[in-house]
Amino acid sequence: SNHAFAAGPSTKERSFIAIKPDGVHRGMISNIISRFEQKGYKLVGIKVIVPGMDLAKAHYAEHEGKPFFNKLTSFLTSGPVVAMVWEGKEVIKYGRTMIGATNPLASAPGTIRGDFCVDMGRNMIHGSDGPESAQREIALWFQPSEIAEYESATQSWVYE
Ligand code: IDP
Repeated sequence: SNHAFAAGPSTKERSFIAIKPDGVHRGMISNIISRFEQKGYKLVGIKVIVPGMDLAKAHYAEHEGKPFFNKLTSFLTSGPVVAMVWEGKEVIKYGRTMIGATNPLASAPGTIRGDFCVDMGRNMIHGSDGPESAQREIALWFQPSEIAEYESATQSWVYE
């Protein structure tokens, strides 16, 4: 478990995961949370928020100037969004695997987008695409005091 020699992926890795307004309106909050929880990941931050335009634009800053940018940011600000921070081994990369491809029609069945979504602009969920964006997005959406630091009682049953 926490031996100095057992270097490798950190069980403390964090990803920013957000259920977008379509997911909230379609009643998918519990389904999506269940998937991450059942995998063995740990929820350390969660809130329901209707983001303002500044937050939406900052969140999707990498897409500024693209043809879908205005639609995308307007949709996000229509809210509500369930903003979350999930923690666990390779949660960034595996979270993306659970979410599926950006285009839901290219997402495998079994993924969130593959199971529930059709259109790209209604793909229900966001997940950080790398360590830098995870760090940036968590800082953008959460105060440090809104993140809970705790050891899960199931830690040793999820990790060897
Ligand atoms: P991701 O959410 O899978 O990481 P990104 O490329 O970061 O995908 O795009 C952010 C969001 O913008 C997507 O989830 C999708 O809702 C929307 N989007 C991306 N590309 C297009 C497009 O070509 N047309 C319409 N919407 C798009």
